Amino acid sequence: MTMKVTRALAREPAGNFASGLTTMTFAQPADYDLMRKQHRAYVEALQSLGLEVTVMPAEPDYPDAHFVEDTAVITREWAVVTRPGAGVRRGETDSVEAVLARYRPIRRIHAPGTLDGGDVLMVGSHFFIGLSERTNAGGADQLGRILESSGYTWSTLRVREGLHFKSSVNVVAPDTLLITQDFAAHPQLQAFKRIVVPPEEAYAANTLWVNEHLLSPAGYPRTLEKLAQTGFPVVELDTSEARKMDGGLTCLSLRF
Ligand code: CIR
Repeated sequence: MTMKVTRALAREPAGNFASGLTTMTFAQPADYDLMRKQHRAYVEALQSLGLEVTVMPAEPDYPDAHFVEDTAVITREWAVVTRPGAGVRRGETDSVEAVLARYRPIRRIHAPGTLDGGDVLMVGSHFFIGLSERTNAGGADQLGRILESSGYTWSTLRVREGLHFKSSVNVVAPDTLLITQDFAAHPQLQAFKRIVVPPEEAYAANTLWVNEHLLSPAGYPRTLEKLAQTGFPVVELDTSEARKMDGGLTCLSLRF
């Protein structure tokens, strides 16, 4: 079961977005004009799937702030504002909370808990929460208790590769995960159908299933071929500049 979503929240990339956090090195530094163009195409893709997209203004004080997914976890009942694991990203949540408060009652993750939305994957009524460099056990536990109070189940998994859990695992069809080899044999994930991305295309695991379509990063032909088995149309989007900053298609919006 998945929610048909009607809204998304995104944020304009800031002119200094290339000074955000990253583990990557590229010959060509991240390019603002290209990032804006790719971001616009992303917003238009969501709009073409029927979503009303609120695009918040850039926040140059927080060059990673367009990766809004990390700042909240939204269920039917709540908007849980996170406490991002990277200290330099914590100030991103205020403006997100102000928007989300229009749509959901707000709950918050409190110190010393840390949690990034990129570590939280909803599959049916279960939430997998990745314990990563950004999300700690305290943050996961706080989120888990909020989820339990609304009847959801949850569990944690250790993230050893990639920045976030959703860098490696995403839902692409009912009970179907697009998954990297690192997670394919994980005991908690065996109940699902798993489409394994080839190692050289690991980045493409960050594919977004939204309203019976898949948004997938352009340039990953083997993954594209495998996604045909879901039966959903795939929209390929160029993510070259977000990728340079460790970001992908799920990171760039909150859908609800
Ligand atoms: C960061 O390191 O926090 C950003 N440069 C990238 C965040 C990507 N977010 C995500 O995968 N949910």
